[in-house]
Amino acid sequence: PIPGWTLERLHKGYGQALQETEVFYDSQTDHQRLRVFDNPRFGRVMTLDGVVQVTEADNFIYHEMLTHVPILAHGAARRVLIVGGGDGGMAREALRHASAEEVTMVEIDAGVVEFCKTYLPGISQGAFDDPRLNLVIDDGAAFMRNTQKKYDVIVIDSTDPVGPGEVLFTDSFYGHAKRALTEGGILVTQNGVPFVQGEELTNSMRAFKALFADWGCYLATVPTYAGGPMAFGWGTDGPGRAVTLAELEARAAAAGLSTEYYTPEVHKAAFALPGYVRRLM
Ligand code: AG3
Repeated sequence: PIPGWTLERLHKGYGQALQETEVFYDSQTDHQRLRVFDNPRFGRVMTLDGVVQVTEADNFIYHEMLTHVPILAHGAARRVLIVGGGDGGMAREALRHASAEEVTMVEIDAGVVEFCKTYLPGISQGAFDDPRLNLVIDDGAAFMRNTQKKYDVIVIDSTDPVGPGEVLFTDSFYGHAKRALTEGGILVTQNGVPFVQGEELTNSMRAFKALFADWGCYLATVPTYAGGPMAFGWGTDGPGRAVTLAELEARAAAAGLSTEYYTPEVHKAAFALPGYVRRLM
């Protein structure tokens, strides 16, 4: 151990070290160990069970890519469901779309929401106070199994498939998510970093293939999700993938979206997959 640094060891033989200049919080919630600290490069950082979930500096990449890609591909998403996402970053980005009349967020851990509101307000940026946000503290798997409502876009903003997040990677969960989609609805998921978590992508894609006419993944590199680009699962029976660059540009302009990472070009390019990723699918 290096004094003043924390080591994330999520993968076999490979980890990530982050300097901690100040630790604000370190405690057990009802579900997991939550730690919040400052890092000179990434600003405020939140880890769950020792794995980085969100940082002030690079969360825009992850949150923009898991919201704007499906919402703009859909073109008329009125109801958005987020599973997980307790820090509020995903809700923040979904709520940028005036077309989104209702954003439901189902988070299992009330502690994450509370501590993020206090120590990481820069992530949610007021999303929790937006009247269009419907925050539900519940087990995402149970919610998905029981929901009678349908959604145009469903975003799974989970932890890795170890601990409380594990059920969010099962075939039955994906099946329930599909049932909760409207016609033409789109499911997107946090699917890990394929270079170091290939099995995770393989397993999810096997399930997606059985469920969706159009299934696959798209990529973006998030520095603190170490090991290369992260994969986002994509499943739909609708025409969302075929949206043209021109159409995306028109939709993004109409939505008045101002983004730091997402552009229609990045959107289209993100679906280009290198060979090693394709072979995992
Ligand atoms: N949820 C995704 C965390 C993934 C971390 N995994 C990893 N490094 N492979 C983040 C929640 C942000 N709202």
